[in-house]
Amino acid sequence: MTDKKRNGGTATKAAPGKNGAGAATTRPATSYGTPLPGPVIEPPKRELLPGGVALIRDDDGNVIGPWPDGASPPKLSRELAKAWSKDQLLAVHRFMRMSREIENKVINLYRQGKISGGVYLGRGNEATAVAALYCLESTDPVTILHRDLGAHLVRGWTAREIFMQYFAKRDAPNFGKDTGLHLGSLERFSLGTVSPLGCMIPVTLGCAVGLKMQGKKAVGLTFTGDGATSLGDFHEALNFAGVWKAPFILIVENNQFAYSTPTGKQFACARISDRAAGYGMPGTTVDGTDVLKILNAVKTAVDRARKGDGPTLIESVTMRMRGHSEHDDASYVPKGMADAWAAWDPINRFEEYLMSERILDQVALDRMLAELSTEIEEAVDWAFAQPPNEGPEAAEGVYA
Ligand SMILES: Cc1ncc(C[n+]2csc(CCOP(=O)(O)OP(=O)(O)O)c2C)c(N)n1
Ligand SMILES: [Mg+2]
Repeated sequence: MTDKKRNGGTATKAAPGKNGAGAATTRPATSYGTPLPGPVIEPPKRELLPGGVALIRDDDGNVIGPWPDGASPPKLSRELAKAWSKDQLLAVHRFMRMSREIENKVINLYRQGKISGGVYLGRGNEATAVAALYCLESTDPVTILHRDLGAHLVRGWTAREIFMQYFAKRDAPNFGKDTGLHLGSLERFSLGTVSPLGCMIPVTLGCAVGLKMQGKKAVGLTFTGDGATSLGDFHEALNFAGVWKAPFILIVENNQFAYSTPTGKQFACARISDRAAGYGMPGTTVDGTDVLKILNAVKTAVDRARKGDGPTLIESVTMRMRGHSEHDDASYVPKGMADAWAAWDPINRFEEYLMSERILDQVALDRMLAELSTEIEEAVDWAFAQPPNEGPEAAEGVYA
């Protein structure tokens, strides 16, 4: 038998797909000297930078993480903005700003010793957290990660509730037993989250499938970090979602680090969204510093899920502009990267766009910041004065 016949006559090169995917070469001979049948499909090439961070490209091939040194971000797209009214854009902007301003206050309070426990901030992540929730109905079930303050704000949590949580007060969302943003409320269709990473992906999916079985048109959405994509729950849930054509969206907030582990040491594929094909669903990688791109990607996924066309995997490339938590100085982040990131701050990018389009001006921005400052100061004073959880009640519901 000739080699060609043994190979089933397929020893030809396949056309490369997008992002360099799908290039095929003839399989090498095995140690037995017999070539395996079929071509070898080469995965998309991955580029690694010093420090172990992988270069990430969006669907059009643009480098979006980590952003090139010295490169300035392009203006946000007027075309994408057309899908939203001015009031909607301003509402999204206000949520992003509110998230940032609350976190600025949290940093101060933590340094003053008024907040105990870990403080995990979402600076750099606001566009993803806010835009994702903004595309949903308030009755769509969600679970929201530890850095997604902006998402909680869109779901209706108030500054008072957030600070009660940080101060571990009796009437805080978690009754003073946890100071992290593991917030949940069934009235808000926000299922809460737990510390073990990845666990809430199948839970949110199950909720979305359950509602579908009840004939409801709900869409389940949850987030995961780049690190948590290495857990079994991520893969099992996506496989299930694909098979069941579930009305489900998973947003990977790829902030390029999982604690001190850079993307290059976390996964071997070029992009996390490439995995979607393996689960029979669309996957996309978007610039998480461009709020219009995230709004567009999530809205497309929501429409698709609501129509019954199934799940979507969205990888939003964000940045963690602080350490893993406030006790971490992030000295492992390669020098210069944080400076390069600063130019791509998602809030600044959006504000520049809104101002250049005359949707926002400096006077209106200053007024809004003053209002937010008053609201936040009032919430801090009020929350700090609330009673702690003490006595036998403090141990209620604690099992370990
Ligand atoms: C199953 C599990 N393993 C380890 C941890 C400890 N841990 C908490 S956060 C974190 C890093 C998570 O990184 P990533 O998923 O990228 O999210 P990010 O913090 O960057 O938003 C780790 C390892 C955990 N909470 N759960
Ligand atoms: Mg991460």
